[in-house]
Amino acid sequence: MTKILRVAVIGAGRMGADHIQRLNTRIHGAEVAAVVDVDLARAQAAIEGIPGAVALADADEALNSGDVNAVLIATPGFLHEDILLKAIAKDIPILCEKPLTPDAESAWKIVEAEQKLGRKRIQVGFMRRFDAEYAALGKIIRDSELGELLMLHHQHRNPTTPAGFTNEMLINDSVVHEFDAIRYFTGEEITSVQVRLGKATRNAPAGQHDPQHVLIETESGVLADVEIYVNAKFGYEVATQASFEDGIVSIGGDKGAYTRSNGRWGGAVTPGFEERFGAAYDVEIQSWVDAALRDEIGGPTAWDGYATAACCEAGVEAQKNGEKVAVKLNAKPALYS
Ligand code: ISE
Repeated sequence: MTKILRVAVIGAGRMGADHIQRLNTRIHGAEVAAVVDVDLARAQAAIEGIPGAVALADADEALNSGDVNAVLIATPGFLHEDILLKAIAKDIPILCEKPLTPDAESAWKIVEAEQKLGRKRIQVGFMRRFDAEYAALGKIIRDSELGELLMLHHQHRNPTTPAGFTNEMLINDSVVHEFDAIRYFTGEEITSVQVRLGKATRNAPAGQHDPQHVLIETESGVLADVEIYVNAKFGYEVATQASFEDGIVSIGGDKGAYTRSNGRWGGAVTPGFEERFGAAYDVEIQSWVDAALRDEIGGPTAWDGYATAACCEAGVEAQKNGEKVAVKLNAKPALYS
């Protein structure tokens, strides 16, 4: 059994760099062995001060290195498939940032490759499941504390979007989290997605319609809606209100010190997802490492990655036609039940 994970982090951008710091300073049982980025200077900057870590420009070199026994994939989603297939072939623990892959067909290939391997090696980076408030709401639902869950109302607001953030990415990159959260909360698959495009902000870049209203249905008829608003300017907010037979539960929103001074009251707006979900990322990565050391996975599976990819595909079609689009899923393989 592996005693310590020697991790190759592929992609040293915003999320990759964050995970490198996390692995280096806060996570037990794992070390950064290699950082790979097409921009070698960026990889070099990311390993600064990390003893025993090497910077590389080629993922194959990292995967073939005798010093690497696990991989964390933090490149843009369209690059995941190739690295995932190679890492599965190596039979090593994999943490793959969301999305697993950008579409259902390529995600299914990954599910098939893992099935062929015969054991779960991939954990998908849906970190909201590791947020304390998400977990608390999940428990209320599972324990039927307030009767049946009837509806979920999600607000997903980002201050701004990075260059190249397309209209489809509102679904594929952002609402993908709600698709996963709704599946996690309800324990059900999503059956349909509809997208309504109403009045748009002048602050969105050309090509993006922002905000959008996404309507989602699950197998038992739970209705969920998402306000996805990615140029909301004021700050970062990911919040949910759940309506039950016997009560209402709200999670998310700003936290921190509530101050009254000089005739005013208030606190600070959360600036971004690193601040909102920093603790959840730590728990997520520690859960991955602990499980990997037992040859298991400690979070969402490749099936979750595939199912959300299918939801995204329906969502992008729904953005275009305004209709309620059915989510098409292959039968769930025994490996994931
Ligand atoms: C980003 O990639 C994330 O994963 C954030 O959690 C999400 O809020 C944001 O919309 C995405 O672009």
